[in-house]
Amino acid sequence: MTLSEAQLAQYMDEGYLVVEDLLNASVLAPLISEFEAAIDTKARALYAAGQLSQLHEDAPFETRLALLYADAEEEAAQALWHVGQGKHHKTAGMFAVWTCPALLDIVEQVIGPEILAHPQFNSRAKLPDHEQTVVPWHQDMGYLQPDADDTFMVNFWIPLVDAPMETGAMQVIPGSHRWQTLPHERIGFYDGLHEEDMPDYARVVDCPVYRGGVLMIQSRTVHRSVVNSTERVRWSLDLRYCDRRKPTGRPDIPGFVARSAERPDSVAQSAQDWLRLFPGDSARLDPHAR
Ligand SMILES: O=C(O)CCC(=O)C(=O)O
Repeated sequence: MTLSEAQLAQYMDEGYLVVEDLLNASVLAPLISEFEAAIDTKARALYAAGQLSQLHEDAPFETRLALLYADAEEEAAQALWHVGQGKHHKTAGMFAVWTCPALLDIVEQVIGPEILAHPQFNSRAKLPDHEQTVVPWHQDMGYLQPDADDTFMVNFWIPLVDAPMETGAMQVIPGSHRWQTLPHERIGFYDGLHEEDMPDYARVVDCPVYRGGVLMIQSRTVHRSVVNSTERVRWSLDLRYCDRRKPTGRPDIPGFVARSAERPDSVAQSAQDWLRLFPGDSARLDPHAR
């Protein structure tokens, strides 16, 4: 599927677009199973070490991590949360989402067929009422080196569960993709923008997204996520793509080539090819990690 003319026009003119029902359940299922298995393994290890009193084995993906987290002491709780949160999950399931034709066809429609899976990506396990996962207003470009300012990026926010607003979904400022890259400052756990440092804006748009849907933004679109006031975990990914020949703003961290008409031999065929780009654990060394 590619975007209709109206969808493409909204994405280019307003800097964001919600596309519903883009990803089949079969695209997300292997990744969800990997997270379920990883949470289970960590929970069992903590239980065996006497750091958890219950395994909550029967709880579904949407709630199990929240139940375990609520039962655990600080150190064990952080260890559990980190299983789902961050940029370490470089697996077959993650690779399958990154490279699914549904996403790549849209990226090709916007930037052409030379596509890099950008090094800046995250999985997020947004826990109930969890300050650490409430992300302030920011532009993704604010987290990148300025050499990427002219690189067009197609950024996808992809929930792995239904994400109505009350789960801590995203808000965007339409038209803010035309603003320059604004100076970002530390705000709580993240780099972000203070309201008073932002140009005037007319409106904020709530972007609830349901499993199978995606939110697309651009690298200067100002966005934030709100608090999760449910009992569920708002699992999501944020993945970005750009032209493989352009600067990524992350010179020290490799992305992998996801599609290329000019250099088909350079396309990563599996998660193993992706992992081969990280002989050390450069994700941990990333000074901009968030
Ligand atoms: O998922 C979130 O809560 C925030 C995501 C975000 O800020 C991003 O994708 O850049």
